[in-house]
Amino acid sequence: DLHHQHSVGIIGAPFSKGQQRDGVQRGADLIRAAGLVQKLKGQGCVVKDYGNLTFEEVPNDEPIGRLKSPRAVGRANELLSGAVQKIKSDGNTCVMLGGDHSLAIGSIAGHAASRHELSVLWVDAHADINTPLTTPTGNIHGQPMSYLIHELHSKIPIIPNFSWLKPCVASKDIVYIGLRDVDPEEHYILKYLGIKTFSMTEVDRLGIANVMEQTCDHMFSKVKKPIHLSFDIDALDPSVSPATGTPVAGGLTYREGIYITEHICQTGLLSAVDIVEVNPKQGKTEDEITSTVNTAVDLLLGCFGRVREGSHEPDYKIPNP
Ligand code: HAR
Ligand code: MN
Ligand code: MN
Ligand code: MN
Repeated sequence: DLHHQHSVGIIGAPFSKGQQRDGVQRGADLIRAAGLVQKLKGQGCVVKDYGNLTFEEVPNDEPIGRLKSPRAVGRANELLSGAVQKIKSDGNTCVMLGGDHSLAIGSIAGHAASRHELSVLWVDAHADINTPLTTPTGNIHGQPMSYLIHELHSKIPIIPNFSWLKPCVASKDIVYIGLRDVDPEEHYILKYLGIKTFSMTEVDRLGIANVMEQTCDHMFSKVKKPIHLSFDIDALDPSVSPATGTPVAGGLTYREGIYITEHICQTGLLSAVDIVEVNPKQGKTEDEITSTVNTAVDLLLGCFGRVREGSHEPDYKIPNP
């Protein structure tokens, strides 16, 4: 809430090689340009912007089987993982601005290295749990979860520039919200591992308040682990956030998205957030880009204390005339 001061560390990851559409590498700077830092400070946060990572060109990055740009994705995530560890050791809640969703590999691995055990809340139209052998597209942004889950370790081949990565999340500590475009192989994996999922059907049936109650019940069933919120902007309906690479009809409303962030903030356990897949080149008009970027900012403000009922300083007094 507003009266507990959030320390926020922001890292930008202008990386796009987990998928094939140009533009998503500009998401971080657009979210900053929309006033993220000033707005967070305006609601009482202490903010440190760690700037953008620099990703060097990786030569001879030929596909391996179906996997596209494996060496670049491995290298980028190794760098990101180190940056997230540093931001966490400085005592911040880490905000990772993407970039595409392959960056969750480094963000979650770096977070886990500093905090041992995490809960992961994955808000997305997609499950992003294909393995390198099940992927229909070869795009690593459709696979990050499979690299991170202990129970899938034996299903992941050795990939160059990924040797730094050790699986760090247990299936039981994962919750998905917003699913509506899941490949058959991914559906099998989700069922096989018994992962808790709230597809759009469950959001429709239960309502977002009930979904968040059950999400927290699941995540806090034993000990209260720090939460990693990985928010793909395509979880929201394309009418709200059209400027994204793989929009899917029938998504979360703006209000449902904000409700998720408000509820997670209230737990007091939010330890890292990713906002990914904002792609200005996928917006057809300036308004489509603005609405997508502003929504990303509003989700982050919700993560760090903004509440729609309004708020005030604890010692506020009505001025006397
Ligand atoms: N499931 C498909 C694949 O593996 C599509 C993934 C699509 N994109 C995302 N991920 N934006 O959330 O390639
Ligand atoms: Mn995703
Ligand atoms: Mn997605
Ligand atoms: Mn709760």
